[in-house]
Parts: sequence; structure tokens; C-alpha cells
Amino acid sequence: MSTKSYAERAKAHKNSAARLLLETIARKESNLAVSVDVASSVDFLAIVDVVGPFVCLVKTHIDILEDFTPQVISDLQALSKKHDFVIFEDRKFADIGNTVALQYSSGVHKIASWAHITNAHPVPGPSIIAGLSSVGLPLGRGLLLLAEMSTKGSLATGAYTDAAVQMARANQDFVIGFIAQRRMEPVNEDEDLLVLTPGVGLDVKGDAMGQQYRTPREVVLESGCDVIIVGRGIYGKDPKLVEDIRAQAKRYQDAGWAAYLERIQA
Ligand code: 5FU
Repeated sequence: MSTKSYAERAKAHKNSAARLLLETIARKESNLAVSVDVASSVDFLAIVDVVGPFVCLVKTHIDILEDFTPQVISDLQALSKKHDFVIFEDRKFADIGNTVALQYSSGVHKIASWAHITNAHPVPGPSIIAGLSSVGLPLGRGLLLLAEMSTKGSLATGAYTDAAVQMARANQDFVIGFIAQRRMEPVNEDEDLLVLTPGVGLDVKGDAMGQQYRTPREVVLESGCDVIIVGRGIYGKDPKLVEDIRAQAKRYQDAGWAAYLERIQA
């Protein structure tokens, strides 16, 4: 279990996106990421503006927006500056290197131009990292590999997860860590692969489509993860209930930070 502080880790990290995330966490005393999964750009930007002060990171699924225009990205970037948060596009790339490089750099969304962090399934093997890093590394971006998933019956377990960890270890200039449910023990002092964990909720244990939730305490203290990713737990009641969203964001920020303090004092 890591007892090093986020601030200490920020100083030592070699990847600029990882450093930015660790510094932001330490500065804002927040290991909370909010996943803003709504279809309207107006609702999306309104939620980001409300949760912004409480989060280290905003996670997007930009292809959910039904009225996407490049202006959404300019507005998101302005909010990222206003509230001091990192942007993570949860794109889950999963194709050959040449294709993912095009999907990352081009198309309507031009993800590499605005997302500090994105992620990929390790299923194609190391070539997916080669493809994405050809675009992202010169821009100072970071990649997370999906080593595990939060869903019931996930196939990302055992030897598959171990292979994902090996792929990350072999590419630590660009791969900054994992989407996973637990910390992966480092092989040496220099290794610092972050773990960002979705499937976090304080009030319910799951949804009707296989999602499974654990509490911030289970995730950060017991499983040693670095960032809790919360979606519907924060805005799920009604994306327009601003006061409730603010209160929930604060509640999750406090819960995540208390679990971290308990961990580093252990
Ligand atoms: F890789 C994963 C995973 O294993 N579980 C997830 O839930 C990603 N996610 C994302 O986190 C998912 O696509 C949602 O964007 C978010 C969780 O949202 P929720 O509303 O908190 O369930």
C-alpha cells in the first residue's frame, strides 16, 4: 500500500500529464474525478462549472454529446482554467496503431488537441501504445490502460490484467497508469503508475446494466487507488438540480480525501 503523498509523487513523476494531475490533486485536496455523461452540451458545461471547484479531473465521453461543436471544447478548456482541473477523455481506444493514431488526432473531436489524458484497451497489444504515443507524446499527453473494469462479469482479470501491467511498465514515458479497481504493486521505487477507479458510489451498489459501485473508502483506503471517478452519484438525480450536484460533489470530495489521509497516516 502506498503511503507516499500526492505532492511527493508529483515532484518525482516524469510524465507531464501525470505530474499535472498529481499537483492538481495536492493543490485542491481532491482526488475526485467527475464523469459528466449527459447528452446536451448546455447541461454538460453547466455540470462541469458546478463541480469544477471540487474536482481534480473532469472525465468526458465527448461522443455522447448530441449537439457537439468545437465551441464545447473551447468552453471546457476555459472551465478547466477557471476551476483548475485536468481533462480526461474516456475514449477507450481498441484498434490497430495506425487507426487509433487517426482516431486520437483527427475526426470531429480531435481528442489529442484538448484531453490531457485518454485511455485504451490493451487488447490489441503494445502496438496500440505505439500508435497513440506517436500523437500524444509530443503534446505531453498521458495514457491509461484499462487493466480492469467495474462491471459484473468483466473479462479483464487474471493473466489479461497482468499483461496490461507489463505493457504499462514497458512504456512509462507515455503510459501513466490504469483504469483499475486496485493498486498494482510497483516493481521498484521509481515506478509510479496511477490508478483511476470508476464504479464509485456512496448510496447504491450498482445499476440495472451491470455497473458495480464501491465506496471511496473501499477504493482509496482498502484498495490503494489514487482517484475516484463518480458519475451518476453526483448528478444522477437530475442534471439540472445545481444545489444538489454541488452538495454531492463536496460530499464525494470529502470522502475521497478522508480515505487518502487515513491511508497515508497508516
Ligand atoms: F473503464 C470503466 C469502467 O470499468 N467502469 C466505468 O464505469 C469506465 N467506466 C466509466 O465511468 C463509465 O463509462 C462512466 O462514464 C463512468 C461511471 O459512471 P457512473 O455514473 O458513476 O456509473
